[in-house]
Amino acid sequence: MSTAIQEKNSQYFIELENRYGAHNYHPLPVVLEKGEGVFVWDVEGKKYYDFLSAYSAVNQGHSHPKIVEALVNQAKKLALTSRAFYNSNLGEYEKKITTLFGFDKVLPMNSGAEAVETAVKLARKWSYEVKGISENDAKIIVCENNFHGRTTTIVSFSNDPDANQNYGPFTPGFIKIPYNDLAALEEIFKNDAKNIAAFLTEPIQGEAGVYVPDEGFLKGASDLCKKYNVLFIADEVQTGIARTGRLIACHHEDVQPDILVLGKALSGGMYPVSAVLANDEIMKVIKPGQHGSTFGGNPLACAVAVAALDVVEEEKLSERAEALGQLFRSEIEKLIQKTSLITKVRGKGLLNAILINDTPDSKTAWNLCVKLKENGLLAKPTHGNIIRLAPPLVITEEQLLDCVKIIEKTVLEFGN
Ligand code: IF1
Repeated sequence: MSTAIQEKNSQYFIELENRYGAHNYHPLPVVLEKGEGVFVWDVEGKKYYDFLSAYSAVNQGHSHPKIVEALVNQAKKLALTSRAFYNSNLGEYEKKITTLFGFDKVLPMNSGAEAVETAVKLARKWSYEVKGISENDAKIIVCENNFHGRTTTIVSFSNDPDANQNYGPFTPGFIKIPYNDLAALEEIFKNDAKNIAAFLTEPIQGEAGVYVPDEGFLKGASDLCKKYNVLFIADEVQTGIARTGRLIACHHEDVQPDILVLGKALSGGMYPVSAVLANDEIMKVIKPGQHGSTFGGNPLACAVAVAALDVVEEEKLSERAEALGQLFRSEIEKLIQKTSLITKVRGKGLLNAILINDTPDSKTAWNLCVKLKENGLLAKPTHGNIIRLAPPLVITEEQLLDCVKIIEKTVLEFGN
């Protein structure tokens, strides 16, 4: 009996994922099969502007030719050796990234969460072996509404029940303070600095809804950390690599963190590459055999990351993000005057978000994203009524203004 040939349309692929994949995401109903620069195409051939950039991993644009070439050429030569042996890519990459970001050393990892975990281990080990905290007494200060990844230790210090419910028992040694609250940070330091290893924060809280702290928060936190001999750890996995209009968001306030965590766009979205950077006094507490990863610092990752960082410099992506971000926010501010649906736009560089005039548990932001999709622009709500808007940094001014038109058309059609 002949069986109908199943057309491999969007529905086909959605049903496959639903049947065979864990349901750990709720994607927008679009099935992508091609990406180039700021554009992606679905399996029906419809073209979209990508305004999520894989959560700021594709700052250099989808399948940037220079990064693809580096990946393909290296893959043909040598992909993985493990760190049991040296390889001819790692040292060159280490020199490039430490010089570019201004640190003595880098510890290469793969995912952002792995890099955050590495930073936590590094800070704790430094606090015992250099600062002199009694073993197992080290505390790390984190901010409420943080997002640093999804490992058991990282979700131990999350206050988002979706992130940590029923994943206990949790890793101890973390204290939460409100984000953007220097007084709370100083209070903790005054009371117990001798037992505090580090302060870990996102320079802008991405997942929480693109919360930009007050001007001076990063500098103030960094100064307090210096005053009380506490390490300042900046998680720039999402805000780094030119996204906010500087190479790293800390540079908006001329802050150099003690430990810098990078990921995502470090590879231009081409390969999982993350990194932890620090100076010798900190990095040297880790001795051979005390930390690592099979794929950390592999030749393929190094070749891709070198190319991705070259693109950031050659195409002046920080400057572009700064200028186009200001243009974007000023255009959305004009739209806000014409509608009651959007109450605020906020962000830095090309990491922005709009607040939808409805309750966080409403479907309004989601429904607006479905309409944006129909009009050729892909974005997704973060928490509840906040929509993150973050295109690849290679977007042109003309394309950005075209996207503003799509957002305006969709919002005004959506009704007030
Ligand atoms: C998901 C969120 C964004 C990050 C910061 C570390 C990591 C991330 C500041 C961990 C990762 C990703 C994870 C991805 C969606 C996305 C995300 F919604 F989860 F929170 F961007 F805001 N530090 N963020 O933003 O890096 O291990 O993922 O490489 O888990 O759904 P990772």
